[in-house]
Formats: sequence, structure tokens, C-alpha cells
Amino acid sequence: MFSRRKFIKTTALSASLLAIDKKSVAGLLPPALNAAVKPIVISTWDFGIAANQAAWKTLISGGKALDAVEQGVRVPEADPKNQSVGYGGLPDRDGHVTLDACIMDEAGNCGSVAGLEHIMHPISVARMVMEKTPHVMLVGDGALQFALENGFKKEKLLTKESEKAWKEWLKTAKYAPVMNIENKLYDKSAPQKLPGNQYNHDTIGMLAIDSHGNISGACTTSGMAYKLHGRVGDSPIIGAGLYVDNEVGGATSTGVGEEVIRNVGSFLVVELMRQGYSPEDACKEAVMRIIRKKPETAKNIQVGFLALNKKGEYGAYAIQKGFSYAVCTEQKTDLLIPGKSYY
Ligand code: SD4
Repeated sequence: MFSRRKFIKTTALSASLLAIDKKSVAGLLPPALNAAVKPIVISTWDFGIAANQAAWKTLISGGKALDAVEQGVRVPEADPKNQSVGYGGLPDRDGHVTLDACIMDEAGNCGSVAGLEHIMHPISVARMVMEKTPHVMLVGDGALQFALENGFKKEKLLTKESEKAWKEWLKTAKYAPVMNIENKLYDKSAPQKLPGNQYNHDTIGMLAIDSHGNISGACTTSGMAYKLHGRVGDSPIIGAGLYVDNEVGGATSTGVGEEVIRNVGSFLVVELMRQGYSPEDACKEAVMRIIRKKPETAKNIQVGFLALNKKGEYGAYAIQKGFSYAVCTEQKTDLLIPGKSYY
């Protein structure tokens, strides 16, 4: 029979064994057993929901945040309906779909590609730059050559829809981009029908903490629609479009890359969190720097930051209304949260 005394003894023994276990193998336990660390993944915009689901599969099985963010952002990269990331992305002024992406892990390793053509998953090429070369960033033809040498397939990324939108834009071909003001311009059902170059352009930035307590991030985009050939935005630039520091947390951005680069936005957000700012306050301060420096420009552009600290707290802030992000944890599966904004 199972006596009370035996039960207490057994429980006490398992508790002490568990304590030893947790100490010695902390960080190796799958999430269900490691109560101290709660995996989480967050990402920009509504297409972050599907991306988070893919990332979550890795996180929930005890996998690495680095693998999770790569798998996560591959979802919008492969989606032809998403005209701002990967396959189906809107082309540059000359009709080339040129992709920018970067990835960063908990040890500060990072990899990046910019102006990459013909490869559906620039994030995986960026990871390969990180893991297989002594470099951080490859651009243009060099990035393509590296991808092809490493087994990536050359593909046509310009879809009929995006080609049609570009040809429509060519009728006026004004190189005076009106930046994305989501609340006014975003028409999800037919974004290509927006007049002239008033196209909303969105990037996916993703941050995840795994059951080992490590943070990683990824960011990938086709960049500003109808940009000058050769233009590179913030998304592939470590510190601008993405930054993670395992002591503090991570941040990523979306919107007009030029303003994010000028303010080294994601690095700034992480450093503000290091000083004690909450994720939302850090994002807000980074947005305020942009607004304070160029108040007139800021009225007509969108920039949004998204941040996650090592406690698993997250927050976002944007210049304009309309910015949203998706969150996935054990408690909140794929929640879409509107980011706060200045206007
Ligand atoms: C860029 N930041 O190329 C990217 C585009 C973007 O929402 O995020 N759009 O400037």
C-alpha cells in the first residue's frame, strides 16, 4: 500500500532530485519541464500570425530560437500574396525583385544579404553567410553567387500581380515615394490597386526566446516598392532593422528604412532597454528621435519598432496608426496586438 509517510518521502526525494536536475541541466529541458523559461515569439504585422505558428513548432519542442525565427519568416517569404516579402515582392524601379534579410543569434553571431535576386528564402542565405563565412553581409551578385554555390535554387520571384502593379506604377513612374501610412492606404484585398506609388510596404521582423532562455531575431523584406535599383533599406542592416543582445533582449523595425538607418533604430531600442526602459517605452523613444529630428518628414512616413526583453515582456510603438504585431506564447496563441502610435 502507498503510505502517507512513503508518499511524503517520495515527493521530497523527487523535489530534491528535480532541484538538482534543474541546476545541472538548466537550459536543456523542454519548455514543459523548465518552468523558469517561457518561450515566446513575436513578429510584425498580421502575417506574423502564420509566421509565429511555424516558429512556435520549433520553440515548443525545445528547439533553438535561431531555428524558430528562420522557420518563422520563411512563411511570408514563400507566400506569393505577400507583396512586401520574398516571392511575390514588389520590384524596384527597373522591375527587379531585390530582397534584403538578416538574422542574429544569442551569441551575437549575425548574417545578412542585401539586394539579393532570384532566391526565395534570403533569410536562409543570411544564416548561411553567418555560419559558413567569416563575413556578416553579402550583397547583389555576390550574394546570389554564394546562394547558388550553396544549393539554393534560382527562381523567378516577380509574380504576375506584382508585375502588373509595377507596370501600372510605370505609367507615372514618379520617384517620389509616398511612404506607408497603413491606416490610410492599406487595402489588403487589393494593395496593387492603390494609386501611383502609394503602396504600403511591410517587412517581417521576428524575435523569439527559446526554452533555453536564449533570444534570436530575423528580419526579411523586398524593401520599398519601386525603389532605385541598388537601394538597400534598414532590414538587412544589423543594428538598424534588427538587433539582439542575450543580456537584454531584441528589437526589430518596419517602415521607411532610411530613417531607421539614420538613427540605428533597433540597436537604440535594445540599449534603451539595457538602461531600464520597458520594451514599449524604448520603442517610443526611438520613434521620438525620428520625429524630433525631422518632424515634417515624420508626418508622412511610417516607422514602427517592436521589442522583446529577456523577461519575456514585449511592446511596440510606431509613428502612424495601423502598426500591429503578432504574439505567440503558451498562454496567448497568435494574438494580434495593435501597436501604439504617435499620431
Ligand atoms: C525598407 N524597412 O526597405 C523596409 C521596408 C518596410 O514596412 O519595412 N516596410 O525600408
